[in-house]
Amino acid sequence: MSLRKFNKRNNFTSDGAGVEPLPHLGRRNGFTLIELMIVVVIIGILASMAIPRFMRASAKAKQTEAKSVLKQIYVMESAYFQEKECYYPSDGSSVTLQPGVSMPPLCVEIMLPAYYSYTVTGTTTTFSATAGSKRATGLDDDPTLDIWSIDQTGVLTCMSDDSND
Ligand SMILES: [Ca+2]
Repeated sequence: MSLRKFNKRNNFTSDGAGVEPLPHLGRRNGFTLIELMIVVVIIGILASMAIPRFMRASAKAKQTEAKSVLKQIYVMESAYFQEKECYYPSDGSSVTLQPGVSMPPLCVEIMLPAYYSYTVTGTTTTFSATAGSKRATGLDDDPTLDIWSIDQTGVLTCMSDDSND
């Protein structure tokens, strides 16, 4: 082996007087493109699982407005029937309740911003109140609407559920 090769192998300087520093062998800084792409894909998978759950929970929370207001309408209609022996409006017509406005004899409090519009149809012996989601897409961004109803029996019915799609 030549002196030059010996010096190089043992990291001596070419004249053999000193020792050259070893090349940097530690971990390199930063991430590779593959590592970054894996992280982005994992975040994407987690988001795709979490967002629909969040939308469902949000829709269910908004549905409590419809359920609460329809039950109030049922209580008011029952009281009206006790007093007048007919439901309101007794002529078979429909009345739309306005949010934030007290409309006698159904003084039902609909808080703003209301997610639903409420319609009450009544005869002397029956009434039906319907809550329909105001937006054309319902409570979220798909075409399914959210519609609830209640009648003189007090049974709350979900006619179209926007929280299960
Ligand atoms: Ca919808």
